[in-house]
Amino acid sequence: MKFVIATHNQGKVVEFKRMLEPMGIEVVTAQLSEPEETGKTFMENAFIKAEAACKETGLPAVADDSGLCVDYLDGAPGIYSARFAQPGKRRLTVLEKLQGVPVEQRGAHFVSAVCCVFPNGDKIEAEGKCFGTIAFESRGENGFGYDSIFEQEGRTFGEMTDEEKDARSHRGKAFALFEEKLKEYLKGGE
Ligand code: ITT
Repeated sequence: MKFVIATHNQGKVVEFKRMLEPMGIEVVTAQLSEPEETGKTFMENAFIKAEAACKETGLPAVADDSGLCVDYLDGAPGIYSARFAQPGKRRLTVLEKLQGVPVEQRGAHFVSAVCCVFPNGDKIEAEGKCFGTIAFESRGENGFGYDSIFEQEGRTFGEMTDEEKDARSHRGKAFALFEEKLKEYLKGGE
């Protein structure tokens, strides 16, 4: 089974491969256009990206739309996580907006909405969330995006190994559910 991964984010490419290859899926990348993410939800945007990639390549396509929702910021940046501030300034912007905010009010969660679109129009959707807090400063070099400011039990995702992050992350949970749904889907087609 060959799937194209519909993302332009290198951090996601690494994680998609880590999660899809053990399912026996051959993962390919392609030069894809970047459709406008006009959806109002994570899943709508994941579908837009997966559908566009499936049409462009003729292969089943998997996309994820994800983001960080900060309680103190009423759920922002949420679906706007990639467009929330200038590249390179996003983590700092979150930290600045939470300056002086005590730990009890620093709750946050990540969401990952995974959508796979098949050439016949079928789709599989799976969503995962993980809860934690926004750290007081950026810590750790692993991962990407907001990993170094998202903390669980005293450590940021940036300070965790790949295995530790995947075991608890929004994307790890979404892909675990995706795997179950894919197995069901493939059984149905036998
Ligand atoms: P694609 O749409 O091409 O996949 P993108 O980076 O634009 O890439 P999104 O629109 O889904 O992806 O934006 C999600 C943003 O949320 C992403 O840029 C990261 O900054 C952040 N994010 C998502 N998952 C994350 C994770 O596991 N760790 C840290 N930050 C994450």
